[in-house]
Amino acid sequence: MLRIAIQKSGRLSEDSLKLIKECGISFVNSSLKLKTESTNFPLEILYLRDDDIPGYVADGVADIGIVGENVLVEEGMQHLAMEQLGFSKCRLSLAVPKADTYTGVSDLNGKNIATSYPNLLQAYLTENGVEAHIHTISGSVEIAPSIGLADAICDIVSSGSTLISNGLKEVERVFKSQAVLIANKELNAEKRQILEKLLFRIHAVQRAQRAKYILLNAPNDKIEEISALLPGVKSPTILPLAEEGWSSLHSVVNEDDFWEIIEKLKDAGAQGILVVPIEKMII
Ligand code: PRT
Ligand code: ZN
Repeated sequence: MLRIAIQKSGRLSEDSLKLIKECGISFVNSSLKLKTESTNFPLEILYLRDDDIPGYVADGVADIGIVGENVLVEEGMQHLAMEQLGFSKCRLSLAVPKADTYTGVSDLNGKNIATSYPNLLQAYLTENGVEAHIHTISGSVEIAPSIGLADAICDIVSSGSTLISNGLKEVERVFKSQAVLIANKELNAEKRQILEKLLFRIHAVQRAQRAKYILLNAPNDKIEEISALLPGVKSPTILPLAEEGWSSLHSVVNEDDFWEIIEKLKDAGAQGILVVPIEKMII
C-alpha cells in the first residue's frame, strides 16, 4: 500500500482530496481521522500540517505527499518534487506601506523585513545584492509594519486583498508557487508501481481539465477549412448529418485557446457549436 500525506485542514486540503477522488479513488472521508484507507485502490491517506509533509516524505513515514512549493523550497526539500499539480497557485511577495516611496529592491538595504519564509527571502535578497534584517514570525505577517515590528513584509499573496486591507502594496515577486506532488526517493518496486498507476490517473485528469470536447455542424464544402482550425487529438471525427450537404465535426480543443478558435470557426461557417467538459482523457 502507498501512503500519501495531504494537508489536514487548510488551503490545500479540498483540492488535494478532489484530485484523489477524480482519480477514481474512494475512501471514507472524515476530518476527525488522522488516516484513512482507500476502499478501491492501494492507497492510505495521512492528514498532516502542511509544514510537516516534506519531512515525513523525506523520512519515509509517508511515501508521497501534496504540498505548496513555497513550503517545500523553504524547507530545502525541493529534491522531493515530482510534478506541479496546477492548484493553490500563489506568490511570495515583498510589500511595503502604501505611502512609502519605493524605487527598487535596493531600497530594502538595512530595512527590517518580517516573514515566515526566511530562507526564500534570504536567497532573493542575496541574489539581488541587498542586505536587510529578516524577522522570522510564524503568522499575521501583514500587520508587522503597522505595529512597528518591520519596515516591509514578505508573505504569500493570492488575490492581493490582504495586502490592500492592511495598507500595504506589493513591490517585488520573490517566488511563484503551486501545489506539487512529492515522493520519497527510495520507494520499493511495489510502491513505485502503485505510484506509476496513480500518476497515470493524475495525468488523465489533468489533461481532461485543460481540454474541451467540441461538436459543430459544417457545410461539406467548408469541412477542410474548419478541420484545419481544429487541432484535435489526431484529426477531427466527421459524421454526415441527415440534412444533405452538412456534416458534424467532433474534436478536442485546449481551454486556453478555445475562444479564439471559436471565433475563427464561426467565421468559417460553423454552426450549432457545442463545447462540453471532458472527465478523463487517455492518449
Ligand atoms: O495548518 P497548516 O500548517 O497545515 O496550514 P497553514 O496555515 O500553514 O497553510 P494554509 O492552509 O494557509 O496554506 C497552505 C498553502 O496554500 C500555502 O503554503 C500556499 O502554498 C498555498 N496558498 C495559496 C496560500 C494562499 N494561496 C494564501 N492566500 N497560503 C496562504 N495564503 C494567505 C497568505 O498568507 C495571506 O495571509 O492568504 C493571505 C493572502 O491572500 P490574498 O488572497 O488576500 O492575497
Ligand atoms: Zn503550515
